[in-house]
Amino acid sequence: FLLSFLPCGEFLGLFQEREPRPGVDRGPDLIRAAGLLNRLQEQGSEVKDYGNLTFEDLEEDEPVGGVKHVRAVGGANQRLSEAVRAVKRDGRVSVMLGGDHSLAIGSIHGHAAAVGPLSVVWVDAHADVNTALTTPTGNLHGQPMSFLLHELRSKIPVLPNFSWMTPCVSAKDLVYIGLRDLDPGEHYIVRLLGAKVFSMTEVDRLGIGRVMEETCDHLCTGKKPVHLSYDVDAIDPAVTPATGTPVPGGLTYREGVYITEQLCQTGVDMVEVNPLRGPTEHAIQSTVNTAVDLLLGCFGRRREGNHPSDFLLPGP
Ligand code: 4U7
Ligand code: MN
Ligand code: MN
Ligand code: MN
Repeated sequence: FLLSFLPCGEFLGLFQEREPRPGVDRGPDLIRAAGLLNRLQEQGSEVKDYGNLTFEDLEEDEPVGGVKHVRAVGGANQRLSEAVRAVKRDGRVSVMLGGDHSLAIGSIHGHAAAVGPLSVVWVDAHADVNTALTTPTGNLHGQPMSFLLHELRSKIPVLPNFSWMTPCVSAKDLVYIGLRDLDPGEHYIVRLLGAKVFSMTEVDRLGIGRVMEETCDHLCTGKKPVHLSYDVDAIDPAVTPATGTPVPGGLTYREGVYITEQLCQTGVDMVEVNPLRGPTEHAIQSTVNTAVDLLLGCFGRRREGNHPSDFLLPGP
């Protein structure tokens, strides 16, 4: 299904500074430097860059029950949620560039606060649905979906700087694509709640065409606006190596782009681009260029080519 073509795409960049692996805050500026804004404009989107959100450094942010950077991430997401709401008030589609995937909390919360219940397509090697009590690492970028799901509400402990946050997504409106590295607790949760899962096994079995057909069928029944949360580690590390948690056996570049071609004009997160994790300059460029191509696909770029609706064929 295609959402109605809005004349305006939109672009919201931001920093995330407190990741266990530094460098992921540099993703947005690299994606800009690769020409994202110009290229979106060239393909007909009216783009406004809302700039980077900068988050203050917290002196005291001791782990809470093993979960790291709770106050910083909670506060940052509250600001992000408000920023996304402002973007929606301007009548725009919101694009959030990460940063790490914990920022999906504020991005999806703000989107839902503006337009009501959402469906979410989560493209990732990981399910990011650990709760603060199941997390094996204490990293919040492995937990965002657990905060967002209504069904997990009673399983989430009270955390400092998270009291603003209430769940806004139902498991029946969640589709995962590209999964291949789930912790046992996550696998249990995903099965218990009955979220739709197209792991790499289903991508292999059905092909990406069928996967997207079934994704659209599944979401069309709910008729809710779509939010696409795209972790670049969904794509194979041969293509997007500059990311914090690469997992072999991922989506091809073509499968990754195909997903965006089928889901255009939705709210988008593009996260986990981390130049400091790229072994070479080429690895970083490949990751950044792929993120740009995915975003162009989200806003109408087709591999067969495009032309403006008012194109005039010149005569001699
Ligand atoms: B990403 C992990 F334990 N599941 O919770 C965790 F394997 O946003 C990884 O998808 C999370 O990149 C990966 O820390 C988070 C781990
Ligand atoms: Mn993720
Ligand atoms: Mn991931
Ligand atoms: Mn990661």
